[in-house]
Amino acid sequence: MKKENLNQAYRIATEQYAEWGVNVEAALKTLESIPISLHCWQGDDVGGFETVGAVLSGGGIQATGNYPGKARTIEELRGDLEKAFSLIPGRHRLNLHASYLDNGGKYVERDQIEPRHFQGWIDWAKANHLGMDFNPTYFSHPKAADGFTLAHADPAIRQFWIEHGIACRRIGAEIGRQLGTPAVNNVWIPDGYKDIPADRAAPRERLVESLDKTFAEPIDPKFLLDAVEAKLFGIGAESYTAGSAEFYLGYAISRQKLLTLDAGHFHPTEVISDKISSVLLFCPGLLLHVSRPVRWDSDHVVILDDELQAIARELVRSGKLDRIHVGLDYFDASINRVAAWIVGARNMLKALLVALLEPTARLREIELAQDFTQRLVLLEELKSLPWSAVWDYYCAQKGVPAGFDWFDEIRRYEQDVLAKRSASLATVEAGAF
Ligand code: RNT
Ligand code: ZN
Repeated sequence: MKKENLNQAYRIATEQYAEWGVNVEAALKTLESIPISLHCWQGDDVGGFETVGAVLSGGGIQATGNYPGKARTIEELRGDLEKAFSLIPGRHRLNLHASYLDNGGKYVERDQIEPRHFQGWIDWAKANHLGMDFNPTYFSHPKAADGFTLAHADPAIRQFWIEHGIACRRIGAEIGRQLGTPAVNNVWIPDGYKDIPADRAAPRERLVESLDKTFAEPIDPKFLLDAVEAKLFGIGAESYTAGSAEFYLGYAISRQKLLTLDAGHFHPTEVISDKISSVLLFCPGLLLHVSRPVRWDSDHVVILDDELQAIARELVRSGKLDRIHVGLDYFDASINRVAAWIVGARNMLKALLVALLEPTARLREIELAQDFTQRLVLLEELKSLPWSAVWDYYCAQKGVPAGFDWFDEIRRYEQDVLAKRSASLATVEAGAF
């Protein structure tokens, strides 16, 4: 679009929103202040860099698809991330898993990892003006192969994973210290049973104990924030998951940890948008894993659908954005992985923008007056206000292509960079773990 048209469309949109009492400039200021934590694992199908040429077996998580061009090295992943960040307006964050360490080509066991294995990432994040978040990796490892980690019946295996968790908190704190913004360290474990258990209580009792040991060392929240993520089921853990929703809600409230809500971790018709306002009443903070479940926890790329908009509205309406951390969590290996990052992140931002442009106070008044007809009509009317003109303007202001234009850059990147990556160096066969 021509610059003058873009500016004119923005001016008209601003006037239209003003009629509803909405200040567009203020909305853009807030949008600018909300970082999206981009998940490293979309770039290489959750492979990581612990070993060259193979991923440790041991299950827990799985990407499907075999689109060419997957990042095979830390350098390639960083290049892909730089491309993605350059096409997402605003300043954001990188969400890194412990398995993406730089071990210099020599395997380092997970209970032995140290901040120095992540110094390269910290330096890179600093150079790219990114904050960082972190995750212990409790999957794709022989000691996770039984389907249990922190809740394992064997104390030695539990201890191994507790030490991994402790190491990760120290790494997260060092990341937060160096970058000047706390790293959210998110604990998710795959622990569960494929079939009906005889004892549902014992693994949960063990899990509480393991988590308490993991979190025993006090760490300044200026550097690190602990989060725990529940799940309904997983591949191979269809009947029972130790870290269920009730388990972690109770844990997070009683220990004052952040609760992670992953959009794909509940019953298929259950939505996380309705949970946000409750969780914020009782937990010190909230981490979102914005994802798109299709019939199950399929981790499809986030699209601008009703639930994404409902999530964004709840975040904005809460007035507690300072306690909310927005991360993405999906991994589609069947399409261009860099495009997958960009489209999901841009959709998240678009949803937030639409929410920020809502005349919330007016809607609340109407609701309190019990004028439910007007509430419905107005909510529908708002859907066709010209938020896209505001979005285009915001992108231009941030030096990022507005509409479909970013896709040309992706095509070029695919030809110049991704297509030249041979499959032979791939770290993992998609779907093999
Ligand atoms: C798995 C959880 C978890 C992972 C990442 C890779 O079901 O959603 O957040 O996706 O840790
Ligand atoms: Zn998740």
